[in-house]
Amino acid sequence: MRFDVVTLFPEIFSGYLDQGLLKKAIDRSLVNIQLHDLRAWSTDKHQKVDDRPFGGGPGMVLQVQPVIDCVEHVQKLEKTPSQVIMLTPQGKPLDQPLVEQLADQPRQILLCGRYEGFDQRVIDLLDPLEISIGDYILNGGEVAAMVVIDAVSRLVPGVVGSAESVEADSFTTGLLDGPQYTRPAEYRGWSVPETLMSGDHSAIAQWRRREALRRT
Ligand code: 6GU
Repeated sequence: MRFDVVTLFPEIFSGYLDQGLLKKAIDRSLVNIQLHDLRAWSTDKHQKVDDRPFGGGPGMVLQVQPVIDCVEHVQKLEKTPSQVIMLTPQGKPLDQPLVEQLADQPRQILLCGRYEGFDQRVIDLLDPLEISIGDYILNGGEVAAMVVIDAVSRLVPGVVGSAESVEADSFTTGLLDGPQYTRPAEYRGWSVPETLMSGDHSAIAQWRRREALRRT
């Protein structure tokens, strides 16, 4: 699975990608993430990539030229056909079925917006799939892009240790996970439910299913 991320802040991603399951997935070449600094595509002597909106109004708009030049360059880096995704609060809400759809494709180009958004002609020319991660406004699409990468990568075979944990995922089974406990068996008078300590596998399965149903 390949992700090309177009952003004004590539450094935002490094800490996150350098840890945990994603780092392992990258080290094992299961996931390939390439960061592209949009500012490198500015033709302005001050490396500007935004300008004031025509018609007036607050904030700045990302200009069409640097974005299109960058995306066209990125598309040519690989033969694998890519889907262009734009992270924006106006987008389609991200949910597990959409994550599964994205995981079916070999390559995604993720465009992270900042400021008041992209010049509309970026959308007209690239016809991206616009995705939002929820009903609130973020300062930019970078955190949303990380959410997409994280959720989609989990579905790449081999990224998560056991296929079981992906299949048992709350959203995949349609049930939320029940409560989990680990040692110690008692803490400040709070004990682990007897059934979980009983060693009776069918009773444990029954208990877990009942708890999952209750939570859902
Ligand atoms: Cl994808 N971008 C921004 N800027 N805000 C958001 C969002 C994305 N999803 C929810 N809020």
